[in-house]
Amino acid sequence: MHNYDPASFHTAIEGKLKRKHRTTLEEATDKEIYYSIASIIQDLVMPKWFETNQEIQQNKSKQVYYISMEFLIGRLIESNLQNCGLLDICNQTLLDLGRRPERIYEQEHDAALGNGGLGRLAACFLDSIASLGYAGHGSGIRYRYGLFEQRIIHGNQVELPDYWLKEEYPWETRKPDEAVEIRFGGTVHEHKRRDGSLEISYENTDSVMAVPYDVPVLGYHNEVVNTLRLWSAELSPAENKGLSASDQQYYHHLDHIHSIEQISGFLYPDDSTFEGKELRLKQQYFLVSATIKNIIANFRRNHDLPLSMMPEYTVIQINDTHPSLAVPELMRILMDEEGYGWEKAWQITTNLLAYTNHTTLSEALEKWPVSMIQNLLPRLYMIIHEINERFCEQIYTTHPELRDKIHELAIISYEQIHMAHLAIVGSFSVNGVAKIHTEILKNKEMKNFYTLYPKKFNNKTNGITHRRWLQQVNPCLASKITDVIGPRWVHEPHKLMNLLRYTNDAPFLETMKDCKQHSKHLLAKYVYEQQGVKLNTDSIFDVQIKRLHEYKRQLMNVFHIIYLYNELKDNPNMDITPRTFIFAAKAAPSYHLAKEVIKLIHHVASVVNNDPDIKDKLKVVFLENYNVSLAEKIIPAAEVSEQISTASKEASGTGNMKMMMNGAITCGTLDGANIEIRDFVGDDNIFIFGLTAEQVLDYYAHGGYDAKSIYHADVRVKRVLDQLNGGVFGSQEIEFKDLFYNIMYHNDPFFVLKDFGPYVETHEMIDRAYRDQNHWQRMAATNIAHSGKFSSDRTIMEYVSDIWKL
Ligand code: 26W
Repeated sequence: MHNYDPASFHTAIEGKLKRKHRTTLEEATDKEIYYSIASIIQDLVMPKWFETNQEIQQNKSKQVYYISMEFLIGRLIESNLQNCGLLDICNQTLLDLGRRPERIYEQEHDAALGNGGLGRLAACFLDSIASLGYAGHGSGIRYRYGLFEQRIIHGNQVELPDYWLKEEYPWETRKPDEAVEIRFGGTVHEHKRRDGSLEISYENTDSVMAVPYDVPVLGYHNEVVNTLRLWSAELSPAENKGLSASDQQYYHHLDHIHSIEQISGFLYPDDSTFEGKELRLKQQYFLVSATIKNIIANFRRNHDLPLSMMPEYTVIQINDTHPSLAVPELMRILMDEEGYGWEKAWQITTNLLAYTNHTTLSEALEKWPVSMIQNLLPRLYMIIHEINERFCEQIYTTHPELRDKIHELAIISYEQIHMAHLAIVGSFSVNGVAKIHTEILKNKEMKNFYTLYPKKFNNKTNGITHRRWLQQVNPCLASKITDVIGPRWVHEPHKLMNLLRYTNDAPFLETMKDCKQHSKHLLAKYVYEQQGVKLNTDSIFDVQIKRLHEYKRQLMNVFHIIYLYNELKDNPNMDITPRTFIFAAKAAPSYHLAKEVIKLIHHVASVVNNDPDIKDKLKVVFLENYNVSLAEKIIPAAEVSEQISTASKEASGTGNMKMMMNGAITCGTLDGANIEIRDFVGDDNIFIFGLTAEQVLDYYAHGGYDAKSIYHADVRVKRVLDQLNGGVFGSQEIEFKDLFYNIMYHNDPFFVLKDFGPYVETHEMIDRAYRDQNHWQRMAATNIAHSGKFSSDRTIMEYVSDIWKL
């Protein structure tokens, strides 16, 4: 994509600094250098971006649109440099200039337009789609505030706004000419035309402009540049009344402008429970309507064909149910604006849409009150109502065996609209994100739908981009891998399997260990700079990094730490492999119990880290403000990857794949993709423990679990819980009573006590296994070798061949 060498790259930076920042290489700030490099990349990207679009137009390639309320892309500078083949040259140039590359790159503010797994998956997918050379685009919202910034004050999480657009975002291009109008509210009028068709008109609607900002998505070394289009809500010119401050209506008008800008104002920070907030519904409709209008406009630009041909050239993947208003919105446009009858419109719609489910947690499933949709989207409500009527009638006539289940299947029931049902009925494909998750959908959560539409359901096990999560974040390991198996694995990640030939190669295992030590030192340095805590880099780095949720059971990890602490206090000379427990996690601002766990981790850390009896044997650190960039620092240094969700709850997990790819050994339950990791690496290269999903679901269905009896029977458990309840960790006795009560009097809904014993024993095995470093490195190499199957390239190839047919 470029023909720079270090000398000409140096000159290019110099030129940018002079022209754009009126400064010199010597005097420029890190930020000015960052902007200069970004600008050089943009200059290279623009023509390729144009050419990619031209090619799609000329070849009439089928395109996929990935609609998602979240794209957790993090920083782009390094991956963009890497993908256009400039990373080494840039690093070298910066070093020659006496600048530290990482200092330059960290000038970029993370684009945190996502909560966690679902948003990061969308980002990995875009990378793989472009790198594999497919025509695929993301469509999302340009939130002015991304996921909150987390600060910890006296052990408590405090949320600060993430105003990531404070400074110019160099990767985006505003496209005002492609703005579209979105309408909310008002009243709908239906007029019958002479030919019997309906004419729909609206009165008193509020209108908003959706203005696109395009971010380029670079393929790896292939000159492909796809688009992530992020929509921003702005005042529609029709509504810009140009009032002056003396007008009576002035403040009312300012209010109105404010309410419009709110639509793309912030990302909702809750991925644990569904809350029927009207603003969130507005965001969803805003995204969906803008995207669909855009897709239709693109189709018209590229083809001289009727819209009924769209499914041959276009497919729309909806990321969870958040964009499922795409079903009625497509119907609306096809019928009201394009004149198709119901049957034809339905055929087009259901051949365009495919839906991915990312959770079975019932509290997270979206259900909107009928009244809210009626008020905000009156025409869409009419259509949803009709879809529901026809759907229920169809079950009644074609599936008599499901007649008594209609109320469970209905899209509208008890004055609520079930978005998952709408998404399933309106799509041609429904997929889960790991084998077990898809099985649970088919046999339990969506069982009746599976009976109705067995062919729609399919599995697509998640993946991660190995370019970012191995090559970029762990250059040391990546280069050692290339030294032994050659560079082909970067294009064909399954080739990492060739590492299996080196699992007994002592020199290779030794270099792997050196890389891990190097990463551990870098992380230790960061921790020291951040919080003045010195880590023992000879200890096991045991990592749990993910959103804070009860089902992910960070609490069980803490209980284990307290248990180890007790053991060491009783017997300070106990023979134990030193451990560093590393946490990072954000809790939804309204999730009380999750915030209590964050506080508990801090209190336990302060007791353990400051107890002279413990010496270097145990350390607990919580790194604040978990985001993509922090994950990139921690993951290369991880040795044990904690994936300990209550079985059946974690749809897939993707952090498990990232750590495995960096040579960490998974300590996990039989949940989500852990099961497939185990199937690949074998029982000897993973630490599995705990209840199975079947057992958990059986307890939920039939009872039979009693947390209190474990409390009374297991002295280790009783001691930990009594300490929790007795003020040992905390400034006052009642500090953690809610956590204590939840276990004791709500019968431990996530089976922390039940799995505690097996978890302790598994950690004893880990302790022993780590002592045989040769054996440990062999396990690590085996994990890396199998991790290629969890590249999102593999996932995307499956979407392409089974669903998208690009
Ligand atoms: C409406 C509130 C809300 C918002 C987001 C509820 C639920 C969500 C997401 C579906 C939660 C999520 O991120 N799910 C995660 O998706 C990952 C990618 O498929 C999986 O790896 C994780 O297991 C799953 O928890």
